[in-house]
Amino acid sequence: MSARSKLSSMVALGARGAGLTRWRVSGSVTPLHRQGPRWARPVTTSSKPSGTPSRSRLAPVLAASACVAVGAFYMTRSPRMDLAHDAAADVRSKQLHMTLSPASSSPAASGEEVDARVAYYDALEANAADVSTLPIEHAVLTSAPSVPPPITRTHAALVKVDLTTSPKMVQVTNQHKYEAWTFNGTVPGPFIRARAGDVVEVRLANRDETGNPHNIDSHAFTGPGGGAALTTADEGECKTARFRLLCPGLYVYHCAAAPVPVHIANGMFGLMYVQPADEQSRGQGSSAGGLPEVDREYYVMQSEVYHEPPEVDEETGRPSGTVEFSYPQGLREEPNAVVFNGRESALTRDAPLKARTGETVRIFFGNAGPNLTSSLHVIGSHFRRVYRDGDVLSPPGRFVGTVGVPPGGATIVDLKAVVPGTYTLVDHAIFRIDKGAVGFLNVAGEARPDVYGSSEPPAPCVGCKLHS
Ligand SMILES: [Cu+2]
Repeated sequence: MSARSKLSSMVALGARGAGLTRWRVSGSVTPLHRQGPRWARPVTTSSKPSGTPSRSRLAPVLAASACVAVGAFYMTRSPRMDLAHDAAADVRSKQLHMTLSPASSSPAASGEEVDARVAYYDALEANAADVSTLPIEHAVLTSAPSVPPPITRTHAALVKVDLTTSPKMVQVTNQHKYEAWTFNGTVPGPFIRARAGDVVEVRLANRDETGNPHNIDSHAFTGPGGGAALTTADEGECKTARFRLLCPGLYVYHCAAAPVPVHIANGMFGLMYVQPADEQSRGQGSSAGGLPEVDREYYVMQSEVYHEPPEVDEETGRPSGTVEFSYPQGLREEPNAVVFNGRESALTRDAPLKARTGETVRIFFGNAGPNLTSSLHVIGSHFRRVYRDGDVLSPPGRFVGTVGVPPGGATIVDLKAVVPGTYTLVDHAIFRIDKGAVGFLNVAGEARPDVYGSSEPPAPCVGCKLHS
């Protein structure tokens, strides 16, 4: 069955997809033993199974919230995380020196300064160099949670971006596989980094053998449809188009082939960061990418998964381990899963974010939706700078706890790793942790009892996936 006919049948059968898939909780949780100072070790907690009834009827529900098996797995990790395999991040760390001096901590201090910077971009539209005179380079594309290195050149370029569309089966939740539709084989698609004034040449090759057309609508592009109509490629086709980047900032891109919600819900989205290029942004430092320098940069996107209940094998009575997209679930805005970086375990088991105490961490965060607004929060930390809505010209917000990011929106947040341990990224619409919206930032380093301490050791709940 082709994807199109499959979609039609799914729409027709949609009413049966009404129920939420509950996370299954199984097994008991191993008591936790930690390295490091005594105060930092959790007490040995009850080994009572997570679903054991206790004082109230709510207990099993609360236990299910707190005690999924994946949480237990991560809680057994030492806060002194092994960063040996994080070579790329270490290289970046050496390249980017932490700077929190007042002179570099705010790229713009007043409305007048912002207006002056905006004038540069207004002029850019009229004064941009002829594309035929631009040097050509190929964009460095990275998969989440990695970010391409900052662009250090001080001139415009013709930046070539090669995108290939194809389906890929992914373990979208701990229970279910799902056939995602992808840019370059990943969800989210590659992080694209360029600079205001650049011309991006997108070459989109559609290798999706299910017959679906695909394209790219980048919120960074200026023109009708954000590039969709110029890049729509049928199966086997390749389309090339050029887009001059007139506006700095962090932007979501996505496929906008019909039906658009389906292409986004199936995984066709990513982030594009257009570094500012005005004189003030250059003053931030040659390796900072137009913003204050940090030690590490990461790429995180939130998205929702809508699927039908798994089909049940008539002979064995067992439900399938693979689920299919549900249009009705999407229409009702009732996702079965809400995930970071395309699948439930992406930022926990597979690729948690890492840092050392004393380092600064920047997260380029996007919300693909398609429906829900994210309330991004990192438990136990603060956003020392927030470039709300991906706006890199206005002064950033300071010491923010939670930031709202709408579907199709993006934000840049800077943290400082002060106390070692595991920090949890969540959508603070907090029931969504039970739909998968959990990620980890593991901070290694020396304890800071002067900042965070007690005469008693910490006592997180058994299997808790939020606190450590
Ligand atoms: Cu598409």
